[in-house]
Amino acid sequence: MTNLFNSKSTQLFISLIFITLFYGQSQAAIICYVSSESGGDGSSWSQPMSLHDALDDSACGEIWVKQGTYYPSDVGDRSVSFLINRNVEVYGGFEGDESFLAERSPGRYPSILSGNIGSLSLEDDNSYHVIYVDGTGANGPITRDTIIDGFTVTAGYADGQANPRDDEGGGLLCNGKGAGNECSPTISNMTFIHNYAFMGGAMMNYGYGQGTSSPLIVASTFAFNSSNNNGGAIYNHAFSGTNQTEINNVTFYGNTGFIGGAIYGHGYSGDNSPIILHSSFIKNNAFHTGGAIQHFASEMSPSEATIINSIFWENSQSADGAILVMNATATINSSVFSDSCPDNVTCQNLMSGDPLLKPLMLDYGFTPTMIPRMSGAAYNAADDNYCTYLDQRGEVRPASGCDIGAVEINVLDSDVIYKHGFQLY
Ligand SMILES: [Ca+2]
Ligand SMILES: [Ca+2]
Repeated sequence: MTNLFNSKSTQLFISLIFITLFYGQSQAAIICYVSSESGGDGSSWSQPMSLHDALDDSACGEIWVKQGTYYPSDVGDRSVSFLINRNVEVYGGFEGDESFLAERSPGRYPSILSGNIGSLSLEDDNSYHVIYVDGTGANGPITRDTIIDGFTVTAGYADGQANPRDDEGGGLLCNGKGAGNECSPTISNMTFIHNYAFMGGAMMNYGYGQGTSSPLIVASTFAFNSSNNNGGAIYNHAFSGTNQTEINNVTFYGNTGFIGGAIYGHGYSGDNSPIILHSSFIKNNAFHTGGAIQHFASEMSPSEATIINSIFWENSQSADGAILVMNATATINSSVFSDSCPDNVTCQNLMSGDPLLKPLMLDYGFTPTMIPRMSGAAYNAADDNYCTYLDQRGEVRPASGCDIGAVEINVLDSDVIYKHGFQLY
């Protein structure tokens, strides 16, 4: 137990370094510029190329995408996605005249990747997957060097029957299937909203069959995604494979599934060991079990979920409350969790008080968040050994006295609800 926890601590530490790096200026790479008025060579904002062309062009080390709405297919082909099959950095949220990455503002200038092709009023003719990240091809594994950052992903509708995985990952399908293959990108500053799939409404992380899929998901929001089966927002799939997805400073709000309202993890004969840090699970609902999270493996697998400094509030209370762990283990440490400690879970320092969250809204930062109040249970209550450097909004957390959940309360965050932002949802 001690060794395992130390290794998790090391992973967390590595992630923190990584976050620090990519919030800074990125390394020199050939930047390709994209806008919906494409037709240029992508060499500048005045010569923008299309997003498909930029993703296809291996010379594009970084892709900067101007505000606007981008559809995977212009001709209603549901099987076409924005395909990422090499290590590349893709950034959205530009007004369209920036010279530096730090100048962009995805909250103000959203770059929207929408699967709502075909009829605007129909969803069952939408793209199966808005984004398809393929780590099984000739360009080799997709590692965390691949960065997808600053987009809103919406209206994916994965209900296909003809091909495998046409019904998985409506917003993003991450394919690391098979020995030697991997799909483990960095997903940061992203908003996944109103995506649907039979499994993994917003995202399927597929490490099936000796493959690996262990994305780093940071500073992002998953809201109102849904699944008719497992994983309203995210399905971490490690059947005979590996899935060590890291989720930190992420808000899950109003996602619904049959099993696992926000996240379903499947580690049967494999290793499904997610690390969930400084995240907020609010009003997610499962119709069967696991209102926020269902974590499932087999007795012979090492699957362990680690949850630290996180908020669970008003998730579905049907059957098994917020978290159900079956044939696997989990640790919940220093979190707002109003249920009693679930079976197969080691609980430490749980708080049952109300975090007194404000509505989901775009305040400071790139993605919608729910800010706790100083008078609530989350304030200054986190385990200081695991304070991340930044919160979901990019605000610096203190080294001690950090707050539970995705948002560090700023001294400027008064209890006036709409002082800085506006309510979106
Ligand atoms: Ca449509
Ligand atoms: Ca604090």
